[in-house]
Parts: sequence; C-alpha cells; structure tokens
Amino acid sequence: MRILMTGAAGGVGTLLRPRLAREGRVLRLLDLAAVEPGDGEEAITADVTDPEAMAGAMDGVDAVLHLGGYSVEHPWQDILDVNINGTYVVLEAARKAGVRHVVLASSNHAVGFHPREAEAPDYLFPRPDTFYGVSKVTKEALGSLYHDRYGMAVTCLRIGSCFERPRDLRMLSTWLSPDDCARLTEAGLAADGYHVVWGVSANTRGWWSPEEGRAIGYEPKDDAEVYAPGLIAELGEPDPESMEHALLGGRFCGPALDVDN
Ligand code: NAI
Ligand code: 15L
Repeated sequence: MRILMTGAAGGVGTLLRPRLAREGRVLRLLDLAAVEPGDGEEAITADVTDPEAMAGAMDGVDAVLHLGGYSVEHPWQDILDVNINGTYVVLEAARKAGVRHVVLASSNHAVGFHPREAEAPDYLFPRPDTFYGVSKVTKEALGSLYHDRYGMAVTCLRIGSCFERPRDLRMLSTWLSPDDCARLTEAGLAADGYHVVWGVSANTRGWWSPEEGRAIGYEPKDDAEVYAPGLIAELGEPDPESMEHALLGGRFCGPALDVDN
C-alpha cells in the first residue's frame, strides 16, 4: 500500500506522517519544499501544478491525500494556479494512474460566511469567505466530478483548525487534534463513494455535525475543552457577538486581502 501525500512538508503533513505510518505501508511525500524521508517513506520534490511530475508521482500509488497548496488567503491568480488548477492536475494524474481512493483537504472556509446557529449540518451549501474558500468549494466540486464520472472514491475533509493544540478561543470549537486528523484520514482513505465530512474533534463547544464522519467510520476521541481553562484565563470568555464566533469562518470573513485583483 503506497499513499501519495501532497503538501507533506506543511503543518498537517508533518503532524500526520508518524501517525499514518504502518507496517507494509509506504508514504510518498511530495512538496515544493524538500522533505527528508524516514523509514517507510519516499520523498519527491515537485509542484502539484506540473502534470508531468504528478504523473510520475502517481506511479505505484494506491491512494492520494492532497494537502498541498495555499492554506490561507492569497491573490486570485495564485489561488487559481495552485489550489484550483493544482487540484485538477492531481486528480487527473490520479485518474490516469488508476488510483481508487483520494482524500482532499477542504476547509471550513468553503462555508465561512454561514452564520453560526444551531449545529451546522453536513453538506452545508457553499458560502466561501475568501478566494481561498472558493478554491475549497472548487476542490469539493472536482472531487464530486471525478467520483461521478470516473468512479473514484473521494472524501473531502472540511477541516476546522488542525494544530498540535487549540491556539485561540474559536479553536475550542473548531479544533481537529492531530490524532483525530489521522483517524479521519484513515476513514477517508477507506471510504467508498463521495463524501464531504467535517474535520473536527469531539469538542464540547463544537459547531458541526458529526454524522457524516460517523457514517464513514470516523470516531473522534479528543476534545479541545481540556485547553479551555488555560485559554480563557489568558484571553477571556468567548464573545458570541464577535466575528470569531458569529460566522463559521471567523476572521477570514473580515476585510478582503488588500491586493490588486
Ligand atoms: P501548510 O501551509 O502548512 O502546508 C501546505 C504545504 O503545501 C506546504 O508545505 C507547501 O510547501 C505546499 N505547497 C504549496 N504549494 C505547492 C505546490 N504548488 N506544489 C506542491 N506543494 C505545495 O498548510 P497545512 O496547515 O498543512 O494544511 C494542509 C491542507 O489542509 C491545506 O490544503 C489547507 O488548506 C488544509 N486545511 C488546513 C487547516 C489547518 O487548520 N491546518 C484547516 C483547513 C484546511
Ligand atoms: C484554514 O483553512 C487554514 O488553513 C488554517 O490555517 C486555519 O486558519 C483554519 O482554516 C481555521 O479556520 O482555523
């Protein structure tokens, strides 16, 4: 079993590498930045927008975890080239190589302008908060197309905030622990069909439906609440009226990036 992980040098890739290691499994790590491979790993330095390089990277691959690209807002042309076209290039290379399972890193920012009300359902209609969020909507759409047209199993993860620990009050609701991220990735890699799943831990203050995650076998075990006393002592109580808490995408819903688009 060989898994191609794009964006492997990034924060999520680095957290996942040890957690996805298994006997008989090879992780092929691909990034623009050089990565030093360990046991059970291979490394490729390449650009996800390069069709030839991606075709080569798919050789012998059974599944793809696509993390690579811009992970925050950028000017439109960059988002178009790397996040949108890059996802097309990855999926097209996977299709041509006969890869069966693909997991795509989407984001809560695909739906960031939805107000936070009751628990947000699975498959919440797109309402992106940035060009970055638009690229995640497009990623989910491309995944849907490659599932329906070519029969590829595709799971899109609408990740909340995946870091070692929650960094602010909003993340008490949106945190995806590294261990839960690995559990969710394993569930996504094994799932058939097409799914859009919230990428979030079992947070006491969670905002999002756990149902579709459960349906693909994801059982989160962590809860950001253990960090609440420390964060509240440092930052005060969450203000439900603030953008951080009133809209799903938090501060990404603030003023647009100041660039000439
Ligand atoms: P990151 O910014 O730490 O890592 C992204 C990686 O992609 C970097 O190592 C970068 O070199 C690589 N990359 C960028 N352009 C590339 C290209 N053209 N070709 C090959 N590699 C390229 O991001 P992070 O936090 O690891 O996120 C991973 C994925 O998960 C991203 O798609 C991000 O949008 C998504 N995500 C992450 C969240 C989080 O809380 N960390 C939340 C929601 C979504
Ligand atoms: C994301 O999509 C970003 O990649 C990440 O850096 C965090 O800001 C996260 O969303 C979040 O909403 O906390």
